[in-house]
Amino acid sequence: MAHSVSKLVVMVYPDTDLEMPGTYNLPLSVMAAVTCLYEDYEIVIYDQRTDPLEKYVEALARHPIAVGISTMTGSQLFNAIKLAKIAKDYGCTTIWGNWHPTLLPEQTLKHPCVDYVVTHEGEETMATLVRLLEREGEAEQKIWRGVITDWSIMPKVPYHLVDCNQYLFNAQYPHARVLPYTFSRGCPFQCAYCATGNIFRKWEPQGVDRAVSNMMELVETYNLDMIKFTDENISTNKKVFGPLAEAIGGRFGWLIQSRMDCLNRVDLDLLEKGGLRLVGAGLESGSNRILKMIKKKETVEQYIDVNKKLASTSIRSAYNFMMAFPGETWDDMMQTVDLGLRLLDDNPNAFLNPYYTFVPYPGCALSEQFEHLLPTSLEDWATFDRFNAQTPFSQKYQFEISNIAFSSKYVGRRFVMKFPGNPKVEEFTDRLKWYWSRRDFGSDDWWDLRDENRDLMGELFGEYAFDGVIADRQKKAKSNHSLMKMAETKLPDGPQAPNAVTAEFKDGYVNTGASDY
Ligand code: B12
Ligand code: SF4
Repeated sequence: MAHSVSKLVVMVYPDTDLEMPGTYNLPLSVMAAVTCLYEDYEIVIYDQRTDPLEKYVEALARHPIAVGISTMTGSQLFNAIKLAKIAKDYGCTTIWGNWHPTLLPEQTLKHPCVDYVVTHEGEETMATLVRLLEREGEAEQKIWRGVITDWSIMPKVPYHLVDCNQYLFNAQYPHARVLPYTFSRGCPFQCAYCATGNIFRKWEPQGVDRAVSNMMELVETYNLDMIKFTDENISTNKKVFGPLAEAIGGRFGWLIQSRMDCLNRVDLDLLEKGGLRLVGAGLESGSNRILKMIKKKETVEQYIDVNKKLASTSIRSAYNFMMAFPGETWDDMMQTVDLGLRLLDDNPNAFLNPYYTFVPYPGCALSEQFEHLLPTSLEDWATFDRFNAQTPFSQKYQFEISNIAFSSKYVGRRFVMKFPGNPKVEEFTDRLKWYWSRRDFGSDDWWDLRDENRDLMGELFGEYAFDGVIADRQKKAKSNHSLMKMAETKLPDGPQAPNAVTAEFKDGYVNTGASDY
């Protein structure tokens, strides 16, 4: 490999195909990955969602030392492969990082467009590898385990490398100026559907004072109203979380993701005074049987209790649920429907994110039993997401699940909140709620309700909106991995879905997921 003559590193954030124009999240992954490089090297960040392709090819033509490609599992991989091919056409060296390469480094490396993989946290290791490539042209070691020696002395994430004004949008607060910040990484819990607890078992926070000073700088530079933490469970340690809230002291609003039980260990009034505006929490199921099976270590009763406490504050909560876990029965799923309704009734500040379907992403305990059925190439992983995975339970109740998924966006108050005072949205929401309260998701009425949804979504979001993203993805991805076979798999805990094995495979596409708007 030829030595590069430039001091240039190109970082690529491929389109996720999930976000609507105008609602893009900051490409924090690639910005963070060059934290230890940007002072000594020229960095070009190519965000496929917002930048013209010319920016990318012009940078490639300048013989960068390396092209860093960031990707999660699923549709983002499509674009990652496409962009990596272009880089290879220009003779560039590619380094892949982020969650998918972290979870499956060897498999990722097999792809002809992948030269190196950096797993886990990229900051220091990406810098080490780039310096080596600059010196030697290539490195014998192809897979590098990302490590951070001391996060407390890590330089600041280079927010200035992108035009942050393009990424200020937040769906919950559409009129506020919001940017993300990472305070802690990792999680000590081990939920069976989540890879984080396996990959980053240890929870590591930044120092409170340093983090607050960094955030204040962002607030002042970009005139922010709020900070959205990317941390998966920021409340893990109450001895850190309480002081963080106090140190912020209401100087800006903030949005977090948290477990309900951890939140309950901290004084909610203190958090409210500190500026906490919204808690996103993964409740996942309204069935204690399923919660046990997925090793959530929380109960429905706790959820109800903490939700009531939240109702006495001004803090909003957004709850996430999943359907179609392996072994889930219709009754389990209906308990999840009932819990959603109950939480909304108990708390006027609560809303529901769209109900999703379980997808056995790599690295989580629940996927281990399906390992032999999971994709083995990057191309196949690119088709692997909740819009395409046909798991036994979701097959059996395809029609019902997709009805719950789309209507949850209305019933869960998401659209009423986004389009306040819109009479059509209010009327449709009330009507759908009636079906929810009767647990009716399979009657023929739903064909008309689907049409109404399509029309209304078109009105609310324009041409692009209704299933635009999903339909687009469907064209690209012909799901050919045989997840149906999962029905034959014995579950580690709990029975299989009744008749799942014999569930008739309905050909053709039915959207079992829900778009994220
Ligand atoms: C914000 C977010 C999103 C945003 C993405 C925004 C964006 N522009 O990045 C949106 C809403 C689009 C999203 C979508 C999804 N997400 Co998401 N998301 C997150 C979240 C909460 C924060 C990501 C973040 O910004 N972290 C902060 C940055 C700094 O950390 P990082 O991305 O990990 O980057 C570090 C390393 O990975 C590495 N690195 C990253 N890129 C690169 C590149 C190179 C070259 C190198 C060397 C290193 C490197 O270095 C960085 C610094 O250490 C994470 C959870 C988390 N806390 O990380 C989940 C998470 C990444 N998402 C996840 C999932 C499952 C999804 C969805 C599939 C869910 C869904 N809704 O269907 C989709 C996938 C979309 C797709 N397939 O394209 C999983 C990933 C699982 C996986 N196998 O990929 C996570 C880990 C949550 C979880 N525990 O399940 N997500
Ligand atoms: S779901 Fe949340 S609490 Fe459970 S392991 Fe993942 S990050 Fe931790």
